[in-house]
Amino acid sequence: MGKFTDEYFTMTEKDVLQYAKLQLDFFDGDAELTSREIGDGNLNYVFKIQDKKSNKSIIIKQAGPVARISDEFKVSPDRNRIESEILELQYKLSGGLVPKIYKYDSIMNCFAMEDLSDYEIMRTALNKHEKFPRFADHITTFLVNTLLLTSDVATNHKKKKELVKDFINPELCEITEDLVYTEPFYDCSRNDLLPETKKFAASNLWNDKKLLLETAKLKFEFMTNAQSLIHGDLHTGSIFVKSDSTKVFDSEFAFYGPAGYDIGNVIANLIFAYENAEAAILDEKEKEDYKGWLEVTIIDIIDLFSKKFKASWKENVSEKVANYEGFLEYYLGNILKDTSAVVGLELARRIIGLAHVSDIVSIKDIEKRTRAEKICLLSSKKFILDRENIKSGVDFIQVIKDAENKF
Ligand code: SR1
Ligand code: MG
Repeated sequence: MGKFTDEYFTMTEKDVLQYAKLQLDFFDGDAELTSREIGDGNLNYVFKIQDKKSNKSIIIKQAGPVARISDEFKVSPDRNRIESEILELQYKLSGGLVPKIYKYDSIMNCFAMEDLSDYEIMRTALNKHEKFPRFADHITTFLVNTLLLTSDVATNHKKKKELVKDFINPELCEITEDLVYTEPFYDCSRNDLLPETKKFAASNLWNDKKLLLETAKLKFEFMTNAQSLIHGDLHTGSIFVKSDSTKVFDSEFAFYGPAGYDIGNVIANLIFAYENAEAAILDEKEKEDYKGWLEVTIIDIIDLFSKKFKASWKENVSEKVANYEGFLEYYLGNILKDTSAVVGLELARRIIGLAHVSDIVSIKDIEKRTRAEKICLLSSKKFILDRENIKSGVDFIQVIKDAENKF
């Protein structure tokens, strides 16, 4: 019988400090621990525990019974198991491109992981217009290894079905089905947008029956295409960076879904950074330089992904029929098509829906912010409707450039 071994409760900073002493075999017996809640996400509580003597530190992440952003979202604390298990799997598959997990606790619905305080959250760094020249290489390795190697083409089919079961994630999938695939495409009361952007969304998106039909098809693709074990929320707030290293975290939305969902999220969130730079950098030379780096990064991510995917296919694909001539091109073509659609969906939902991104909402000049929002929404339509034809890195960036030229 004990405080942390009988029954789940949501922990305070003081509880977590005690938890680290009693339940983790990490700190020395004479450690002088401090505890601080550092989470800024929408769902969970994240604590940093540090020993003042040795400077050793660890992160403890606990899932509450409702989302931090709003009590409206009742989300099972089992997401904490999903996150710790997928991080362990992704650690192996990606060669350490995620934090190391030390312990998962199924009673307290928390896990302990490597402290990455020497890294920055990528969105924060991009908002300060910092560059990460190795990011495209790192993230494409992560994407190819986690997406291809968990799919039916490269995994024993029975093992894959076991994984599908382990990672059934109905509540967090429901959040995505609602917030990404449904609410941004009508005048939903939970949406949150500027009046002028609302007018633009109403006349350009909500009234476009062709677009609505495509979003319906895509929603069903998200719900039914158990292609790969995806991260499920791979925006720049789920990535830690420093100049020579990248770590993906916050994988609680993981489940078996369309591979393009992860790639599309990365690209869309770099586009938000691109539009932040367009609006917030005043010096023209500096703006051109930073947007140039983002442009190369977006192009490289798409093209390197395709290149590494083809190479890994040759090495790892075990399914007989997947080796028939033309199948790789068909399969990769579908992933890129889904990627384009998801870029469009993510662009729309972060502008129109409940959960925004700081890249855009931090733009102080309201005219510039509205312009950035319209560029994102117009591009969103193009990425969704024209997804068959958007395949190369240059195709992706061209959509944004064309939209910028319209406003
Ligand atoms: C209720 S959660 C809102 C958003 O935050 C998460 O990071 C996901 O992106 C989700 O859609
Ligand atoms: Mg998150």
